[in-house]
Amino acid sequence: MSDEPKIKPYPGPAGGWGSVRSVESILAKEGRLVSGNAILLKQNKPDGYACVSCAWAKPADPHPFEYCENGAKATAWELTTKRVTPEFFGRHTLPELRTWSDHDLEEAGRLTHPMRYDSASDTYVPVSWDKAFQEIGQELKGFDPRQVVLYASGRASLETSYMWALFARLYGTNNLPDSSNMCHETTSVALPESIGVPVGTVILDDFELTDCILFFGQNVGTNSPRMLHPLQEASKRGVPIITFNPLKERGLERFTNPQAPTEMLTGSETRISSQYHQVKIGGDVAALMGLAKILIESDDKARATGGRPVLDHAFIAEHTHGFEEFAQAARQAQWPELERRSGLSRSTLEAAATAYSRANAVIGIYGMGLTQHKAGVENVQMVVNLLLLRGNIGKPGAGICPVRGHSNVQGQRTVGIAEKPELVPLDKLNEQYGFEPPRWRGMTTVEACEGIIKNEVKAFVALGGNFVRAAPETAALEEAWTRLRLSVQISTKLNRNHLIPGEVTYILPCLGRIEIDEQATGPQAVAVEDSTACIHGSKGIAKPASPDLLSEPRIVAELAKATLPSNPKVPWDEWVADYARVRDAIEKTYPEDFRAFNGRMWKPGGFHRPIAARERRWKTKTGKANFVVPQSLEADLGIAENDRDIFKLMTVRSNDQFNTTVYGYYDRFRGVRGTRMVLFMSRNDIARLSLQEGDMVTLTTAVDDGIVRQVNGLRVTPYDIPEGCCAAYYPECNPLIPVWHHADKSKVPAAKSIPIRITLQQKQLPEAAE
Ligand SMILES: Nc1nc2c(c(=O)[nH]1)N[C@H]1C(S)=C(S)[C@@H](COP(=O)(O)OP(=O)(O)OC[C@H]3O[C@@H](n4cnc5c(=O)[nH]c(N)nc54)[C@H](O)[C@@H]3O)O[C@H]1N2
Ligand SMILES: Nc1nc2c(c(=O)[nH]1)N[C@H]1C(S)=C(S)[C@@H](COP(=O)(O)OP(=O)(O)OC[C@H]3O[C@@H](n4cnc5c(=O)[nH]c(N)nc54)[C@H](O)[C@@H]3O)O[C@H]1N2
Ligand SMILES: [Mo]
Repeated sequence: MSDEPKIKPYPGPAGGWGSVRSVESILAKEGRLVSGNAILLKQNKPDGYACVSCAWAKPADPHPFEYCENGAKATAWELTTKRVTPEFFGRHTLPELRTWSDHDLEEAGRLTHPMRYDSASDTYVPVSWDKAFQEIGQELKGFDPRQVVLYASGRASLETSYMWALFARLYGTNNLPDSSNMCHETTSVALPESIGVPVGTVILDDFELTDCILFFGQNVGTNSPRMLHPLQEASKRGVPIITFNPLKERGLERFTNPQAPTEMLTGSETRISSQYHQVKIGGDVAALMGLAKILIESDDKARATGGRPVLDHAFIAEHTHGFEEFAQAARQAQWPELERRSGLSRSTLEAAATAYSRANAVIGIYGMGLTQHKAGVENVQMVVNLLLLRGNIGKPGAGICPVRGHSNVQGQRTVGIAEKPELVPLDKLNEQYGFEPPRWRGMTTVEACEGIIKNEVKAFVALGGNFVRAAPETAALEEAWTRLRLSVQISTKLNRNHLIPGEVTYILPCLGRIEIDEQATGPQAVAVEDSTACIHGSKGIAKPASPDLLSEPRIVAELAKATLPSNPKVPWDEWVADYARVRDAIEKTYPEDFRAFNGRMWKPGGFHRPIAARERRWKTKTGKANFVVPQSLEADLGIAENDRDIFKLMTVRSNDQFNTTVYGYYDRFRGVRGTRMVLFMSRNDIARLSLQEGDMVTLTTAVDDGIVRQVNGLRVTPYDIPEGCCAAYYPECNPLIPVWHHADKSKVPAAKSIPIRITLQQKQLPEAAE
């Protein structure tokens, strides 16, 4: 990092020239200025490749450039001309590499050879693929399958994921946590109870038909920028967009479409949110209950006076269960408590309720701001409750829209990567492959961390990701990792997890999705599922980073063959030779979802798999959509409640990162350049703690379990954020999250509400004061 930190507000919109400059600079940095652009033209096109960044829907009639600033960065990052070769590890031992930043590790380039950790030289040495598979297979045969974790990080294709999950079950384990367990597992627990499906009900077409959008805890301008196009169109049609977010996120304020020449030349901006409510961290349950209270009580009044009903009573009667109990809870909720917990006044909530009640079709959108809390499940269910009040599920232009993270994270669950056996058609697998799959419940991410820390997990095999860095309880996890007998990382780039070896440790480098994947029957394509349950084909078009890379399906097949007794019903080699045969197998296991898979995967816009709730078929225990009464009006009960010196810390992403991948040090929209070590605080809190802008502080987790968790060196940065709340970047602050601090019902780490104390480490340096 060369830049001196510079922190000042960014005046521009999301998109605009700032995004063009940002794309140009990363293409230049990764050596892709010329050829990269030609490749970008194929991004998210019906005949091209699916972007490796976020999971947002890909339209049937794409723009000439169907990519965004951050999609372009992800592409340049994967196709970089830099390489991490065996010689690299000859020059850099692990103790040295451990002093490198996340940015510098990945920036070193693409991994080129399979590598094995050598404890004598304390670095990696090259190894042949054959030897690697043999040794890993031999090791795996020696464990009790319950002691082995097979992690997946949401990017691998449907084909790879299906093979991965099948490998795990043939081996005898359901320990299949994936990144979803740190992310939208909350959704997958909340929605089935409420509406009988684990995924969203909205598709892109609904954005054209909606007349109101509610937007909770998602940073669209950074994390799913292509969604700004449908939002911009909706805003231009006059659709109210009502946002609830503790931070003023630029992408939710205003946008200039970098692909619209007139907008760029005239500098015209579109306002995105029509109302912006800076709810307190964890205050959404209260805010939503306030909205519900207003609607229910005005409906009570209308009915008593013969006025027009506010609620959709026909829908409630025919399609829902539990309305009376919920309505009672809303009527009983008291305004002082609702206002205190949400940090919003009754009158602001009335403005939101009015817009909501005037609309015929409403979409509720949300992200990590709702899922990563202790009561994350209740957060999501409250959004559904609000939608149900006016029949806003299962009609055109309406529905629930969780914004997924990794580009195939939703698809991985669809094809069997799940620790919960009830989510997988095990009988079908038994019939198809002639084996008895394990029926016990496998480990979530949190349980895997606990198992590793307690030394109960002996082996960890990762299909992508950077687990030690993404997971909570960094210090204990890193320390315990060294006691693993086997650690295997299937990866494209070097990251922190590689630097913490177990006894037997491998890096298996793989092709990325943008690269040409040549197998016995020719170049292969794969498929992914987006956030709206649409399935798309994707064909690699770039030359592989190294001739020694193998594809993910091939690596999974070879691991399986080296580990498992042969089973003529599982044709690993045929599958690798022709991925269309894997898709046939997927279709056989999931005939409803994947009907005519090979034929339909190139349909522009993808093919939509059936989502029962979208058709108002409710696959819940009651057979109806359920109103669920939250247990409390606070998503993080017990945190920072009576002690003003305890703050709620949310850990968020900058505009210059993809999860633990740090592209650079410029969070443009928040005006932070040259550093990631900042703590965003309200000016009043800074003054109350007698701190000053630029002071360096230490954060200490304010829990009492005998473990000291600290992060040093954060720069106090005044920001427009409610009092008592503060924000800093993930993954730098993961050491602060206790492993047991997670959503109660989904076990997603509560990364958006960590109780912390702030202490002065060093007064602001004179030269830093500008
Ligand atoms: N460029 C880029 N794209 C990405 C990613 C990336 O890192 N970089 N990551 C991908 C992944 S895996 C995921 S899961 C998604 C993540 O995308 P997001 O869901 O946008 O995740 P975060 O960046 O963590 O931002 C969470 C937002 O929630 C707000 N928030 C925090 N607490 C609360 C709360 O209590 N209530 C409300 N209402 N809001 C709150 C924060 O202010 C912030 O705006 O993006 C995906 N896309
Ligand atoms: N404090 C805090 N913690 C969080 C979050 C938060 O908001 N706050 N968010 C959570 C969320 S939502 C998520 S999804 C997780 C993310 O957790 P992970 O998915 O585990 O982490 P990533 O940073 O996405 O993984 C990056 C690595 O993936 C590898 N990789 C990239 N592309 C490929 C590929 O095509 N194939 C293979 N095999 N490997 C590849 C590269 O080696 C790269 O270093 O983090 C979670 N952790
Ligand atoms: Mo995620």
